[in-house]
Amino acid sequence: MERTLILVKPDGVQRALSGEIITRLERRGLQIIGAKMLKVSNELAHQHYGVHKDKPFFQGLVDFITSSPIIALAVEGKDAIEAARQTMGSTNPLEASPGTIRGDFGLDIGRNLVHGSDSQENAATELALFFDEDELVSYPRDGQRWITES
Ligand code: IDP
Ligand code: MG
Repeated sequence: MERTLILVKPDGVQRALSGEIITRLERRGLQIIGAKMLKVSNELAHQHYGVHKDKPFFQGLVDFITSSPIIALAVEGKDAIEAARQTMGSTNPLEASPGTIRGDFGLDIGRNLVHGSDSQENAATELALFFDEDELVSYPRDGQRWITES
């Protein structure tokens, strides 16, 4: 089992797509083990997007993620990192396949609705930024054996 951090970004919350986004992740077979709504501080934005600090779009990214509340989700499942990113679609919604979250609901790379960690290392770091360990609730689901073989 893998864990990953998913954020419903400000555009997803403002456009009332939070439920849709969560539903798609759950239907994929992924399990939510932590959830909170928060307004991202400037400091948290800099920590979360630190890898992009030298990119030309960095300030816009920080301004956007701090502009309105988000929903942070800790998500667990088999190959959760890759599965969530497939369900999200490519970074640029114009290149994202129809059937993905970004491909179905987005038009602009700066308004792509959702964040998902891109590696096990980044998932661990990002989960720790948004959740304390005791805020993550691991629990068995009766239907899990109908989703994964092991
Ligand atoms: P990801 O969200 O698919 O992992 P990253 O390359 O990690 O994509 O970029 C982080 C976020 O920065 C993207 O989700 C997108 O909102 C924004 N971003 C990435 N590239 C650009 C760009 O060229 N212009 C504007 N915003 C960008
Ligand atoms: Mg990324």
